[in-house]
Amino acid sequence: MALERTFSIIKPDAVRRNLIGKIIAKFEEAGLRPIALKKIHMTRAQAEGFYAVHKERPFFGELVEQMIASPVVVQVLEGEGAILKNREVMGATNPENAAAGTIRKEFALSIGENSVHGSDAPETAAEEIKFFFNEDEIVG
Ligand code: DAT
Ligand code: MG
Repeated sequence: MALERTFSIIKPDAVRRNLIGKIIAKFEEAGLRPIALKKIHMTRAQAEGFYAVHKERPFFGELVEQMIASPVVVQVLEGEGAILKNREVMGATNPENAAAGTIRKEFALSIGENSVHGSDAPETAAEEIKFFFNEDEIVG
């Protein structure tokens, strides 16, 4: 397996409930090291641009409102097979379908307020990292 980088967001619902530390602990326990990390309050333009792939979906408006409601933590995670590993640690999009021990099973409130975002493929990981981080903010 190759050393990879992936992009992660700890979403507003989780930050509001003081779950930053517990969620990062799950990543670190799985061998995913935060190599860049910052707390931001996303603008509407950022949220719409970041989730542009979903703009025709019926939940797009609600998704954007949730993402800009309060601050988030954006991270670059590095590790062996990090992209797939992160998706495993996150669990299924709908927390009702998420496996025991996953972040979404333990912390998500609903399919929309599901506590974390994670890149789904190498191409999206590279794009999403660039969307939020400059190269000099990433400390491997
Ligand atoms: P994931 O975040 O697991 O990659 P996705 O890319 O399909 O899931 O969707 C992005 C986000 O949009 C998801 O985390 C929460 C929201 N979402 C997806 N499907 C939804 C639905 N049916 N109703 C409400 N929100 C939804
Ligand atoms: Mg997705």
